[in-house]
Amino acid sequence: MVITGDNHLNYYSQKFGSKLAERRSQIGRAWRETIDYAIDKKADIYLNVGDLFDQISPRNPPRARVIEAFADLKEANVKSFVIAGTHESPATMIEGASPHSLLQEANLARVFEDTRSFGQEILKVGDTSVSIAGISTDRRLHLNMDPLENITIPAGADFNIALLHYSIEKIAPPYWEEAMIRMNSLERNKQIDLFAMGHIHQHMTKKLGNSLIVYTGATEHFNFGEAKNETGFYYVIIEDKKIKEVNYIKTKSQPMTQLKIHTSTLSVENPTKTISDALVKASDPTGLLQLVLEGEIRFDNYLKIDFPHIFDDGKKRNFYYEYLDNIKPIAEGIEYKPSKGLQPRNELISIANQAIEKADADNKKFWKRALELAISYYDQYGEV
Ligand SMILES: [Mn+2]
Repeated sequence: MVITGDNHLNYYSQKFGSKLAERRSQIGRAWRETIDYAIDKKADIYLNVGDLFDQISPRNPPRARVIEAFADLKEANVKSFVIAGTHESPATMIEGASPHSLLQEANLARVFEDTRSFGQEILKVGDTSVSIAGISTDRRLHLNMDPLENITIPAGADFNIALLHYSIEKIAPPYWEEAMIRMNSLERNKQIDLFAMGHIHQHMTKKLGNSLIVYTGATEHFNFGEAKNETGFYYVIIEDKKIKEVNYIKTKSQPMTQLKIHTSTLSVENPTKTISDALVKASDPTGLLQLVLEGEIRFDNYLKIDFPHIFDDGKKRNFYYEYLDNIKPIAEGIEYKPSKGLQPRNELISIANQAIEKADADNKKFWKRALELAISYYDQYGEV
C-alpha cells in the first residue's frame, strides 16, 4: 500500500503573486507521484491521511486533477481511503462538507468524514483480511483534549490500520497548543497494527509495542522552516499478516534553501560582497531562497550593506526570493530600537489581553478562550 498525506493542493500564499500558479503546479506534480507509484507497483491500497487540499474550498482545477487521479487508481484496481485533515475539515456546519466528499459521492474512494467516531471498512486482499478505520480531524477540539479519549478503534481483521491526522504526545509534538493524542490512548489500542498518521510534515516511523506508527510527512515543502525535511511518502508491504517492508519514497520537490548569514562573518570593508557571494552560491533559478541576516553589527557598517543590490540579485537568481532582517545594529551612545514592522500576531495578543484585563471575573475565561482560538487559527492560516 501507498500511504501519503499533507499534499496541500491548491496551496495559498499571497507572497507568490503571479508565480502562485507555477508553485501550485509543482506541488501538484509532487503529489501525483504518489498516484503513479501506486499504479506502477500495482498496490492494493492507497491511503491519504489528510491535508490532501490546503483549503476547504479549493478551486475547480485541483478538484478535477484529484477526481482524475482517484479514477486512475480505481481503474488500476487500487482501493483508496481518505480522511480530512486540519486544512480541509469543516469547523462549523456553515462551512459544509470537506472538499473530498465528492470522491465518496463519485464512488472513487472511501472518505471517512466523521470527526467524532471512526468509520471502518474490512476488505480481503488475497487471503488476508485488512481493516481500515479512519476519523477526520475535529477542529473543535480544545487544547489538551485527546481525540482518542474513551475511543476503541474498530479492528477485527488479520491486519488492522487506523488513519488519523493529529499530533502525538512525545512522539510527534504539536506545532501549536492544540489537541493531541496521549500515549496511553495508543497503548490502549493495541489491536491496531499500523497507525497511518498525517499532520507533522517531517516523515518518521516509530515502533510502539507491536504497533507501528508512520508519519508520512509532506510531499513538498510549504515553508522555509521545512527546507531541510525530505519530501515523499511511504510504500508498505504486508505479508503473512505482518509488516514486511516499510519504504520511504522521495518525491521531487522544488529546491528550497534557507541561507543564514551571521554578521560576525561579514567583511568589514565590503559586507555586501560576503553576502552576495554566499547568495550566488545558494541560488537556483528553479528554487526558493530565503536569506536571513542575523547578529549585531555597528551602525556605520550596517549602512555599508547595499540592500537594493542584494534584493535585485536574489530576485534574478531564484524562482522565489525573500529576505528576513534579524540584524541588530549598534551605535555608541545611541540605543537602537529595531522597528518591528507590522506584527499582526502580537497585535492580536495585545488586543486580546486588553479585553481580558477589562472583562469582569465571569467573562475573563471567555476572552481567554477567544484568544486561544484566534491564535491557533492565525497560526494555521494566517501566515505561510
Ligand atoms: Mn499539513
